[in-house]
Amino acid sequence: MDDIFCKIIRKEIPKEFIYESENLVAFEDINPSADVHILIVPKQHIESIRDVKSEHGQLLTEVYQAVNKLVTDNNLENGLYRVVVNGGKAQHVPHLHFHLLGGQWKKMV
Ligand code: DGP
Repeated sequence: MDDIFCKIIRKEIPKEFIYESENLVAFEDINPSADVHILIVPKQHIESIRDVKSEHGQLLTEVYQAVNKLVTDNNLENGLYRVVVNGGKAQHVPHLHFHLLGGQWKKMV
């Protein structure tokens, strides 16, 4: 696939990963909408929520475990965070991704 996140995952575009596992990467959003703005992206190309199948259950559990780790690592346990799920042709990047937004919000994602 040719979307920007697939290129980042394949390391065709250099990017420092905050977190990487067999199935996920996480990195800072290029255009932050909050004090903490991290993207958690499955390596598997799933275009959007509409393409999620029951076989992705373990992957989605891993996503939320990674979110939990990043919440702890960024001292967000006080609850000042939100997770926004995006992906799809009508959005900017057609590759399922999870925005972790913490602290003060500057704008909508
Ligand atoms: P959306 O599909 O609306 O969730 O927007 C995509 C998000 O991905 C947006 O917050 C900006 C971010 N983004 C797009 N391209 C890059 C990139 O090359 N590097 C990084 N770090 N973030 C990107």
